[in-house]
Amino acid sequence: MDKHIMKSANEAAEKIIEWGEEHKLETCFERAEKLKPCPIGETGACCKVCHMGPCRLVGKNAEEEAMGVCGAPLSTVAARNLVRMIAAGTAAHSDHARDMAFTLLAAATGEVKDFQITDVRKLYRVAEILGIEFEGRPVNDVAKDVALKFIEDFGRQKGELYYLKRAPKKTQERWVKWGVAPRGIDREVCEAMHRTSVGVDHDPDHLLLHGLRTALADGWGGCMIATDITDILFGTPRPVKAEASFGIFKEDEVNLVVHGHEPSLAEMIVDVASEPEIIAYAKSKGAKGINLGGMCCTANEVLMRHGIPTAGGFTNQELGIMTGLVDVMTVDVQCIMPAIAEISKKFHTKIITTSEKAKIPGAMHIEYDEHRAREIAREIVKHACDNYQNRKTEGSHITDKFPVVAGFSHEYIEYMQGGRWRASFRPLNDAIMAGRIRGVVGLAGCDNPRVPSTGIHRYLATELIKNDVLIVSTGCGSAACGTAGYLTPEMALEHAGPGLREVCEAIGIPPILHLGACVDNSRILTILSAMAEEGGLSDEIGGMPGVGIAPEWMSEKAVAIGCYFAASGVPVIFGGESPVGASHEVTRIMTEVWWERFKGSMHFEPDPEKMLAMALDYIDKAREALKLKKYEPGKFGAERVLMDMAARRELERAAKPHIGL
Ligand code: NFS
Repeated sequence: MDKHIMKSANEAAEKIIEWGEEHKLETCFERAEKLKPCPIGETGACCKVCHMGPCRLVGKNAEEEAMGVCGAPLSTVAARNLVRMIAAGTAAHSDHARDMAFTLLAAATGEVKDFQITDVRKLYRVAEILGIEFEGRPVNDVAKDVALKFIEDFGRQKGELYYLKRAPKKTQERWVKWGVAPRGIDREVCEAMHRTSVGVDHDPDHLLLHGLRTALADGWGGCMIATDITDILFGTPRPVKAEASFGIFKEDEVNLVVHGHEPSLAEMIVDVASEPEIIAYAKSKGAKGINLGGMCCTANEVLMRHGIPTAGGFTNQELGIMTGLVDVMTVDVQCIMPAIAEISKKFHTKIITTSEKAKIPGAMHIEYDEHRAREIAREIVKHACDNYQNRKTEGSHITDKFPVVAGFSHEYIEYMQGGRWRASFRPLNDAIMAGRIRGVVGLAGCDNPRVPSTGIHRYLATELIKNDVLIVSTGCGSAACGTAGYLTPEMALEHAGPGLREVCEAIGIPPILHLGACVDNSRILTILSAMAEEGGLSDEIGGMPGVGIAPEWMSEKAVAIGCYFAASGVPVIFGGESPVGASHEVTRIMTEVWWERFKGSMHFEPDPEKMLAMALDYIDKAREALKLKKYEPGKFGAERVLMDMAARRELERAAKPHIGL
């Protein structure tokens, strides 16, 4: 492998990295090379929860002998570190969800004028789950009640989160039995910080159980609330066609990138960018029009609702600026490298921070206020238009781009299997039972400069579909697939195993379904619950032939997600070194003990081939336990059936952008 391939597996990204090296521009890839991880902190053996330390619990018999000044053994320290990661991840998703809940409330009460309820059908579905009367009532009254109920989930002190009841009964019973049913989101995060502070909870199993309770507050609370409110306000996604990679930027148009996580301002920017006066403004500056692009999870939000192209995931943010074509990059919260402010100085790009919670020295700050959402969006777009004139010729102008089909919500997946009136998960369950589909893998999480970035996603994506495993992808995992050209129905023809190919052709779907942003991992939870309810597979989430994989994770949010899947009954495999690797005891609890209690587990495995083998093994063992037909490679659809014109037209029709159901 040559030196460059080691940095990114994405060819377009690689070209920009090379160009950057020639021009002495440093990115996360060079920094990752220079800055090796601290081996003590990396494996969870560093304790810095008080100032008697930091204590390094190392040595040949560290597990048995090492302890901090207070006497905390390695297992306590490693468990505490992990629980703190879960708490931070949960806080991030849930704070995003809280903002969405208050936006919904403000839209419902008329306090903000720029947002309305777009998807009434979804609102009613949510109201029904929450036990809110909706028939015959004004839509905004229902929306207000929904928002208020969601807000209760954050500050509740006793009881349970509303959405826990969306899980299969048996799954809920396990949570009650092991005391991990979350009460209120903020309470669990607060208690996690308390328990992990010096001198409180020292039993690793007990600590980790609270970690799971906090993680469940993330999955069935923060993430699910964020997903549902975003659907209510901006529309439940249905498949749309778009494009991915750096070639989405246009030489003769204003390029504005929306980067970060919270969708409200980005939605408004999408809206404003098509206003005739704004387009005229862009033209007055010499541009042919306004071209929006997305980055990270904001990209997924506007991609699946409006077909806005994506420039990719986490490791692409500096590289996007290095194309020299980005006039403005707006950022809000989460996964934003402060390095973008530095690299933007070498180009004409303006970085605009927009959240009251997040500023970057060197960036311009235009604070988002939902009461003036449209006005602020116009101001930002105008900055981009003004800056178009400052564009120079420097930059690694890249033309690579790929078509993508994105936006498979729970609702659409249900709909595509039977239409509006017979929507169900029956065909999917049947295909799994028959062995056409061997199992399902959620391929999610970040891309990471510590490995050839996006490379493990690509490897697993192609190998899994070759093995007839249907993939659902979210977050930067879907960006990794999209920028590789994998999110298309053609991918099924070219790479999927015969059984999976047959199913994809019959329904007209890609073998890798883009489900949205990272908060939309909650869609996987509700899909698994619906599959359990449909019957024929497991009657709980645990025991399904499904696995979650985050091969290149780096964020604390990913850890929270992994743990809520494990606690919900899904075996989870993370790449890279284990953040609890120093403690055999903690590793044992997270694999064997969690498996016994929840039928879920959390493994860390840096070797991609072993990750694949482990995932297939979990799937096959689940099939065996469910007494399903033994999966036989190549048994189905030996003949390659190319799509006929009628099927293609049907697919085109299904892929038209539209909002709501
Ligand atoms: Ni998820 Fe989205 Fe990407 Fe990782 Fe960051 S953008 S919330 S944490 S890097 S997948």
